[in-house]
Amino acid sequence: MEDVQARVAWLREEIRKHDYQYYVLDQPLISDAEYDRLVRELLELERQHPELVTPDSPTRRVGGEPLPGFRQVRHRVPLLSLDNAFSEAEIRDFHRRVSERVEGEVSYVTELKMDGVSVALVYENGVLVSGATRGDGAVGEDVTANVRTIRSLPLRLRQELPRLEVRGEVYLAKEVFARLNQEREERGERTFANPRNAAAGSLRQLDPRVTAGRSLAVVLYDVLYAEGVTLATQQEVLEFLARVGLPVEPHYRFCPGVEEVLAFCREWQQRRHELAYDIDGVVIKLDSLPARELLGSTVKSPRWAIAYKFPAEEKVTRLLTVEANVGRTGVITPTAILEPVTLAGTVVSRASLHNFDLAREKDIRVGDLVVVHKAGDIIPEVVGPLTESRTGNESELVPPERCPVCGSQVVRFSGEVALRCDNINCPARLVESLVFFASRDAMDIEGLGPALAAQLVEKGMVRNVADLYYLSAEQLAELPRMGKKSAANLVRALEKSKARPLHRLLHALGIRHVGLKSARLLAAHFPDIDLFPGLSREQLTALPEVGEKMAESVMAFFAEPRNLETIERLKAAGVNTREPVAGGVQTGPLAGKVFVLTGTLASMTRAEAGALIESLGGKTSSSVSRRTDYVVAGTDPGSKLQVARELGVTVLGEEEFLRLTGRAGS
Ligand code: 9MJ
Repeated sequence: MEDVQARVAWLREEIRKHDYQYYVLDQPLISDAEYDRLVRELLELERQHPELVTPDSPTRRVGGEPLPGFRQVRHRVPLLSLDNAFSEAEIRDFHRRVSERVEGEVSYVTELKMDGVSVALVYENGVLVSGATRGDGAVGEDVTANVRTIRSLPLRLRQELPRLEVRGEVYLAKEVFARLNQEREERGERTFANPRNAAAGSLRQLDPRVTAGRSLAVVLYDVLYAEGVTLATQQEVLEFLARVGLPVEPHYRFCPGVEEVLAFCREWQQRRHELAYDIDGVVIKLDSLPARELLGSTVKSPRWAIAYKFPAEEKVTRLLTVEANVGRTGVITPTAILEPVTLAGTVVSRASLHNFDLAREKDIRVGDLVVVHKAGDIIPEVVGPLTESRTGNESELVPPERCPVCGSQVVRFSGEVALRCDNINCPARLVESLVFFASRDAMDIEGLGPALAAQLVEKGMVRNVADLYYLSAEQLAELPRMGKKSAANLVRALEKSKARPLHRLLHALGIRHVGLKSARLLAAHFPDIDLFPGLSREQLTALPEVGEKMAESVMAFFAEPRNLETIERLKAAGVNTREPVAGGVQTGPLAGKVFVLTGTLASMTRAEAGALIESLGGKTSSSVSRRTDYVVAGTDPGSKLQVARELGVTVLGEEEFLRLTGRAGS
């Protein structure tokens, strides 16, 4: 036991060290795989010895259940906001005001101004205990569970101090912001206007699991309260923060006078686009902390600091035309084609208009002179038209009625801003649909991944998911990097997939809002695909768990003639389109039994064993708990077997499992 304790402590230290190297210093010392091994070992030990789990363990970043709301917290030290300066003259004014009150030479520290959300963090005895938003400066919201998910933020400091309160900025890197927005656009959701809004939205999620998926980052720049530490200058503050393991924005500079401050501002106004994150200015702070005391604050902001805001980068150019583009999920977005213009470091000739509603709201017309900027310093956007310079030759935007790629009727789901092409065979959507169709929870076609799907579409060999079942081994063998053997394997995998139950097929077709669970439910009530085209809204919404959205989407899917054609071709190829009723979900011999599989079975893959269990009414789970009925252990079982024994769960060998499922001897 002592050995385990020591190992756990060692693993935590190692992981903390590598987190710091990777997230804070950006200098990893080990490979991702080696790091993963450390984390997995720690997770395993903590699972076997729950009594050793501590809240500051690096495995405890994401907590459990969503919160009902945020608790309010009063900041011990108010978080003041800064006055702004918009020109060099205003910076000089600030310097003059400071110099009048402070004796001798006045020196500053300049910091890049992160465009994020201000937070206050509290560490007690070196352990992160609280994180709160700035709020109105006096009272903020408790977002501890969410700040814990920020990977660059240590849950334990490198130095144990009785109490430390720090202030910083939570932000999203430009690339993360762009990806997040792209995903939202593809799902037909509203996009965030800039990384700051995205960071604020992510930090204020009631479910920390959502926050964890947003890849937030943080830098600290102020010590609000520190027991047992004396700091005399801002430089010392930043050095101290870095020393205890907290991330600090590295480009800050000591400036002996106002001229150096101005040079720093000019330099970063030019260089801001080199950074991986958005900055909107420079914060200028008096270096001496005793001198700050002397200056004090007004009710609103300190007299010892000012935020220099960069001028917004906007350009005027002409909107030449608007293209409708079809994304991976069928969302159709308008893209402005612009007369090329240099903006924030790059030449811009296209800009997103996000959706047709928004473009219309802004009254953007083809031929307009428009103002463009970059959201989050990265995504070109049309801000709006210069209506006063219109000639009368401009034309209003017309949302397409048909998909520009395949000509299908465009649909719009209620509650969504996006227009969509709902034809699963639209070439723009086809590659992704194929990969999804073949994925494990869907038709589970081994060997059909993105690279192959792209080739099949490019070569015109597959125009819809049904075409997959008409491919011959000879045809496939002619593809680059595809030998005879893999071609034969793929054909075999396709053949095997034909027998999947209806719910897998429904899921595989990628009907919006119909996940695996809903597909099961639908198939249990309507066990033949031929029943679907005739279903009414009432019939669908009569089922528990089927809401308006899902009903609408199912009806739209089965109303599209191209989808019906695909289904006919699937049937003709011999693909099963029924749900097995005998031995169905509620009535099978394994009804209600929960299975966990571990190790390798000789007679079938784990996926096949899972399918077998499900076909007999049982359920599978990936982890062993007291609710598990059986653990099926093959050769080389993992730690699940041990857990099962500890919990007294029945363990079945392969033979026993086959007997239970009626497969023994087969
Ligand atoms: C940002 N946003 O990067 C301050 N800030 O200091 C930096 N904000 C600040 N400092 C005192 N680097 C109040 C706000």
